[in-house]
Amino acid sequence: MHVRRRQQLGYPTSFWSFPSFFRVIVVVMYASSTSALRRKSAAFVFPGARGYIPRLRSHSSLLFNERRFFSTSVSAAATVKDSPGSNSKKTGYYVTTPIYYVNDKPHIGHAYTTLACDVIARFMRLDGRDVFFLTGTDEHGQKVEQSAAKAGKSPQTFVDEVSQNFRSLAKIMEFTNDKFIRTTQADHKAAVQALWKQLEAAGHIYLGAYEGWYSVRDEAYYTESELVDGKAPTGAEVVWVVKEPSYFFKLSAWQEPLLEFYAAHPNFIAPESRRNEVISFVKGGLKDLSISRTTFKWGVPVPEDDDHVMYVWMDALTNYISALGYPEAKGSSPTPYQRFWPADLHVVGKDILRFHAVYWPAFLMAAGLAPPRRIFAHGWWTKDRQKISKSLGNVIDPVRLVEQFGLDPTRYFLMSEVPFGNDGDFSNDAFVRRVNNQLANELGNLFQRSLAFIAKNCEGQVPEPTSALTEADVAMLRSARGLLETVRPLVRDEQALHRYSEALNRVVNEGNRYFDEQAPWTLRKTDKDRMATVLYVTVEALRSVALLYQPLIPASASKLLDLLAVPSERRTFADVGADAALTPGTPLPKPEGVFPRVEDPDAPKDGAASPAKQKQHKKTKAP
Ligand code: ME8
Repeated sequence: MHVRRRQQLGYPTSFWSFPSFFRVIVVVMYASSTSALRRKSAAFVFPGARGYIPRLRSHSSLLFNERRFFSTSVSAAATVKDSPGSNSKKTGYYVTTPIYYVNDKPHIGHAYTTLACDVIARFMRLDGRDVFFLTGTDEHGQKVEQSAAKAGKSPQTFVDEVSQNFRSLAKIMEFTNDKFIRTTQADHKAAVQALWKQLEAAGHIYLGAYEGWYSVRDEAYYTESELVDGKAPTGAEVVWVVKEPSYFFKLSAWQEPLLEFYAAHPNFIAPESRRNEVISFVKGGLKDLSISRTTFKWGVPVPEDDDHVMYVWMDALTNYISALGYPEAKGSSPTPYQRFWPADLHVVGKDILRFHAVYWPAFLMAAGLAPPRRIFAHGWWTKDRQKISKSLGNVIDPVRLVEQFGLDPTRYFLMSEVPFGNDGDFSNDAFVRRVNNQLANELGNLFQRSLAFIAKNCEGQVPEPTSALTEADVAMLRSARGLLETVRPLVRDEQALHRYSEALNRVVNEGNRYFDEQAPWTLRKTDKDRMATVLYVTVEALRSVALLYQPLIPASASKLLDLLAVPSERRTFADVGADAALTPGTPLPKPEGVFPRVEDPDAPKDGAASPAKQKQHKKTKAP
């Protein structure tokens, strides 16, 4: 085949078919390079290099052992936290979920936040970052103490049991958290006390007395003027705390520094509307914060004064650094704290933004520690347009959802149904419609029909593209291979997870249109070379798409990549482009469906078609 066409397609072009002086340039540059950057410059000097350098490596592994080479530079680079937005080096990336109260078992809201972080963590790992992904449980405070009493159990027995539900959920949903922290762990408690001492030594804590409103459900203090009809603005009950001794954090001193910090870091709080809410809250004035209580016991004792336990939010927020080993500089250097702090991203629900965007950076700045880089507050799920609550009996159990619909459909629905940051409504009908339309009718269908056609007509091997590429072929490949550049800023910089999934869908839909228009079933009779090229372009485009679907639907994407015979070491985002293109002649496994259609378990069983069923995608002339 013509050398240029091979390069266009991105699959290996015989090294020896290039003029000798090019071969010398490439070999010298590659052998002498010490970083991925040099490798890029080789590709720049010699446009075909991107296509064949990796193959060259496999032929001459003694000369170019890229794996060893990169792993050396990676571990050195991993010690450096780069500037936000940079993707030039493999560097640390730290993403966290809130730690959840163990007053009850997890529901869809908890699963949602952790899922979003899991998608981001998987994405960043595949994009070459050294990720630390943290989740866990918040086990102290009055709310948990009261729930334990209600259950007739000691707080410790109770939290051990309920926390296990959250750990099981992480397994069931295949979350890839690197650590699960519990605030009842001894090292966490020691870290909270260390932070307290640091704040005290710097003069930010004083002893006084608190009296005022408190909501146990929210674990939050409210002023009289904040109450709405005698309740917290969240609708939670409040109780009057009779004057009791309390330590205070001088939050009032942090109003100006916080406003300056927000102004200097416009991306610190997202989405924008939430950022504005926080800024106006801080502009409204900050009062000193009560950070200890004496009327209950289930908490971390205040150092040197164990009549007091610490305010649960001070205890809980510290998890983000205690999980990294703060304050100890133990272990090998650099410590996890040095490698991963400041956090790149705290994902929280909008209900707890104030604690993260006001109290947390104030505590950290007061202790002389760096604030996190970004806090993203997502919206609230409702069920059939109603608030999800136990009393309404409409709590959605994520484990049941996975049992009913399967894990990847659940992951996919939650991540693509609602713009990340907005409120969203859960209904079985919306679930079934979205999953069947996009996963079964578009993605699954394109895989199934192209691979079934190849199995029948190309001896079950990756076809050899033997005809010249048309504009349509080039456009298709460009869309698929350009996807990473489109979605990286959406995930890494904006956390626009719904737009990430939309971008993948757009290319899949384009693939279905391309396949319909090129009609390989007609070409089979008229032009077999062209047929092979169309099939090659289709599956090669699907390869890039499947690689990028991995964070969203990991098990299904892995099956899709198996169906394309993509080797396991060729499944990172570095492989999205032409470098790792499918090799013609590679035997393919027998095609099989990956996305069974899901059914609404509540739909009438009398055979009446649900709206989702009526909306089945009409595929023209599929073979
Ligand atoms: O607040 N929709 O824990 P928590 C979307 N322990 N997300 C929801 C949701 C819903 N209906 N319901 C809950 C706490 N969430 C503290 C956090 S962090 C240092 C301490 C999610 O168990 C959402 O992320 O009440 C929300 O912020 C979190 O669960 C609250 O969990």
